[in-house]
Amino acid sequence: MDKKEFLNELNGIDVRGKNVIALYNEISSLAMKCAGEITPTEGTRNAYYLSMEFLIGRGFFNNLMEIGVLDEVRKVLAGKGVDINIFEEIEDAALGNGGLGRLAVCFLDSAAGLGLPLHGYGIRYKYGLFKQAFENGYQIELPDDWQKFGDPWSIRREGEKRTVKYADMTVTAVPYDYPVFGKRINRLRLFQAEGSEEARKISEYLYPADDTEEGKILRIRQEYFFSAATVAELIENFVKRYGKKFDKFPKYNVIQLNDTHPVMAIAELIRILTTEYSIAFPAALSIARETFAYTNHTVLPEALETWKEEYVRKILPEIADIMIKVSLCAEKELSAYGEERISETAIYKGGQFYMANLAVYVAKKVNGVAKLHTEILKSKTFKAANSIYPDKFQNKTNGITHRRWLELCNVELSGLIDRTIGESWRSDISRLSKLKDFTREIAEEFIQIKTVKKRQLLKYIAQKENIEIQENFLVYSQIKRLHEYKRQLMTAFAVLELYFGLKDGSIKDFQPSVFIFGAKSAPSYKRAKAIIKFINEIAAYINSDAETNGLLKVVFVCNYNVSYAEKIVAGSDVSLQVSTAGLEASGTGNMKFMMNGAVTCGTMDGANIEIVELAGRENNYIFGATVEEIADIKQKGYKPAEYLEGNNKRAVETLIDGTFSDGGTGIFKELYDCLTAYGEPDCYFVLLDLKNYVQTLLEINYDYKDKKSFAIKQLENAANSAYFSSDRTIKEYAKDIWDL
Ligand code: 26V
Repeated sequence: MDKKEFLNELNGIDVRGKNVIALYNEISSLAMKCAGEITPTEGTRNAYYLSMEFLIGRGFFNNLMEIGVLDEVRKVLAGKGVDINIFEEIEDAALGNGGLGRLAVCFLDSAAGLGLPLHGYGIRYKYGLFKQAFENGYQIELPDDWQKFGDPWSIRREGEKRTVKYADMTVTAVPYDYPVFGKRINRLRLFQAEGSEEARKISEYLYPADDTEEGKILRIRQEYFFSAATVAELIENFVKRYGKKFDKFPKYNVIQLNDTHPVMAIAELIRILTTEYSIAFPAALSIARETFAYTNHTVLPEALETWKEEYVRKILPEIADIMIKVSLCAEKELSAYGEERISETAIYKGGQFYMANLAVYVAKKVNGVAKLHTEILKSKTFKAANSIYPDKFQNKTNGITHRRWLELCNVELSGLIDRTIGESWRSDISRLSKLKDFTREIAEEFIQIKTVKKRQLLKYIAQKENIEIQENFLVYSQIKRLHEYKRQLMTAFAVLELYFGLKDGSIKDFQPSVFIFGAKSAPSYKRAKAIIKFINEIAAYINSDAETNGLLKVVFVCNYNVSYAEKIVAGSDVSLQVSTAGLEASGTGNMKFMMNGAVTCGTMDGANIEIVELAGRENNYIFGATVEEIADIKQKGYKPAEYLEGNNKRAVETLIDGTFSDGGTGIFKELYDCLTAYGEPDCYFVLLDLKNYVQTLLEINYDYKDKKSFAIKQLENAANSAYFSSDRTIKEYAKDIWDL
């Protein structure tokens, strides 16, 4: 069906007596008819993006935009008396936790937009990332039944189901295909586990709790489930098209491993080739080494996956054997490099599998997601491997799709860009750079637009959170997963210091400001949950002070998700990116804010470094210890208590002085202890950077008085953001890794 036929049928829809859900399903299903054939193309090379997470967000508006009918649908519906915004009620598809899952979807969007054959493979979880509620300021988790209104954007492929075998059970993997619209239509294929009750559990939850043996085994089952279903399909298709000349397999297939979660695909490919096609092990391993590429997304040691052999063997004995065999091959190959390097690169050691080491050994290319991150991978995390295979390692700085994160979420700014430099930037984002010549000229108009976006955001917050904020407020936002290394706690202290300064008169001439937080904590992450409670306490305390009410407010938005992010990035002035240097692999929220014209207040970490390199340090606000400085302080011995003084001390001590209540749980005291302890000093260096942080926030606040020059800084960021479109990133993957 083409656009014209679609619009014809749309005109014929009878809206009378239909509720939002019925209309949503009807219009979406109609648009799905535009999808046509969505299989990988024969005769050419295809890339496959294997990911445990795809954080899709809301499909409705985005898909209609990509098909090129969003405006027409808006008009047709309006003609029938229906406001298109009613579909904001439709749930996000949140099949991911954060950056890693959202990046996967941005990549699919860019590849389709550029006409490159990249297909996503993952799991169709029944319940996505939990819905967050606050109960007395504490996070509680509710199941995310995202399909309850239907799932009109997918097609169940009954005829293409296959079985995935474990030692103790057999599971049916049923594919659901989600078209990814763009210049070409690619597909995201998500497998649903069916069969026995036990089988269905495999695709029930995203990240089931894995603090027990049972939980860990379920996680291994999930990883193998979609990896095995994908590999079986690729091999079957290859044999159908090209016969059994498997040395040609890597010519037609390249598999990108999104972190280590799909790494068992390597062992599965070798298993099928050796057992079902009688290929010798060394040849099968060589084929794998030509087929896979691996992206690392974190250097945090606790997030680098290791699996006990015992667990893997229990449900996947052949996979365990193959991983051990690969480990032996690696050891043999590296035998000349000495004990230390062999141990550091070991795939199997001490009864455990080191999944990242397996990925690094087998992958043809390994990449980090920002310049600094890749440097850290090469010099620390995978130092030994890098010394052996220096050509394997590459950097691919992340990006975000400018279609969702600018064209869709900021129609107003997009319009201003069109009026200033023409529309060609939409199809060739590099042209956005032309905006650099006009930042001064369009500053006033930009201020108007920022106010409109702020008004929309603040209205939404008023409805959702019941907190009123005036549109003259300067908006500082920190939205991301809750983790100690991201240092939301440092922002909390900084806000308290500003508050104390306003109260005691030491801060004068302050531009009214609001701090917006949005974050979910992993359900079992006690400290992260304590931080949420602490910030909610601070918000309630500050917001109820009539004396400071016109000057300072704090909001922790509830159930932060992709759709909320779309509003926050467009309506904010300042993007808070304050991770401990060296720990945020890239960050992608930082890019979304930048593209929408916000300044970054951040540390020299992840992609922040590249952001200020491009948009100018003078247009952003950098503070805090660098990677080198942190290493130096660590070496000398960090003594956090030395940094406690004045309002700084007062802010931190609210954790223990009774200002706020943690309901007798002791979680605030625990936070205090781990920040200030001497024995094992806080490895996120919150107190080290706090003073500088507060000064920087004040500097921003001061600069904001000159509205026009501040707007120019913001515009400089937007105008220099083309590099951070995932179109650029995907072109680099296609050229340097996938050879598409
Ligand atoms: C996972 C876990 C799980 C165990 C508890 C601690 C912990 C900490 C971090 C993670 C993150 C896993 C990978 C991830 O999501 N990385 C993010 O990937 C983004 C896309 O490349 C990147 O922008 C973010 O900086 C990075 O944190």
